[in-house]
Amino acid sequence: CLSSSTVITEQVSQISLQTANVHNEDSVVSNATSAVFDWDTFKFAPIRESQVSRAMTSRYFKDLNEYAESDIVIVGAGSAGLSCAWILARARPDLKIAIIESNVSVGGGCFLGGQLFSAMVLRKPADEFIRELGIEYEDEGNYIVIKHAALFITTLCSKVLALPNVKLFNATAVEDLITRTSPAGEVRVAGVVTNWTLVSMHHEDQSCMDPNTINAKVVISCTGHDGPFGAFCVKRLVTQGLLKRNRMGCLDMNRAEDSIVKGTREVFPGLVCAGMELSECDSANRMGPTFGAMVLSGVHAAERALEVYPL
Ligand code: AHZ
Repeated sequence: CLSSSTVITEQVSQISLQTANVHNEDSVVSNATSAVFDWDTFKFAPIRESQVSRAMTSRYFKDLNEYAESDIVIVGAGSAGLSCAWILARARPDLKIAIIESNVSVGGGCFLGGQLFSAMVLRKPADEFIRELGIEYEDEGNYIVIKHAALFITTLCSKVLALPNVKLFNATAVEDLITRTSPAGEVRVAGVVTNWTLVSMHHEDQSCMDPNTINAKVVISCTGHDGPFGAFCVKRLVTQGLLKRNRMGCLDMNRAEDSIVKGTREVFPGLVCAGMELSECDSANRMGPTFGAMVLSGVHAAERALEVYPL
């Protein structure tokens, strides 16, 4: 009778044997799996637990300190927010861009193509953006199909995170907006108020847990259509009587995608709005599971943000 550890050890040594065979047979694969370990003498380099803690916390708090004054804050790391970040951060490597995402993971509605399906549809001309990212797709004429939505969003996210002027603060919710009022009475969005999402979710049952703040010259809101967290910045301005809310219209793919991309703009001084959040102030139709408009609304938002970025 084999103990479970013997079974696992056997399975692992079979895998390492396969890796070793692959290493000998195929130089391309061997480059990808360059390390072939001797499992008998295998040992990690030593570490003290506090080194791990300090490696994480020192960097996190250095980033918080640095990005407390950001040039641009993008709220929401869904398909629109990350597409915007990809264009913006490369166009202006001199700008510090903070992305605030309330969820632990990025992607918003873009880890699946629609319902619980995997493939993701983008109507042309969004195919240009996908080619730039180097993601394979099937060309179906007027539209393209990527085999899994997660392939798109993880590729995009990894490219964005590799840029030196971008910091993603995930598991962090935007709870409010910072505004400034000029002597002439003009109100302008001047940053965001944040909290760790787990804290934001417990304001009802814990005593006051004050938030943190990030000042920014432009805020780009991409928080999706209405929902528990969605359409956040638009709804906040509406509750203050600063913006008129027009709820999202019913689904019409052809009308919806064009109107979201064309309507992408600074909806309020200092606040550019992109993706499905826009439908909550323009009453644009819902588009359902087709993502070309999210990508190109992100591209358009990057352009609009730079237009209104104070010199
Ligand atoms: O977690 C949210 C998601 O990742 C995040 N978010 C929302 N409120 C936030 C807040 N602070 C920080 N207060 C917040 N983050 O914003 C992200 C929004 O992503 P999304 O995928 O929901 O929106 P999108 O506009 O990028 O893409 C919409 C995708 C849809 S919905 C739809 C339909 O319902 O018909 N069709 C498409 C293509």
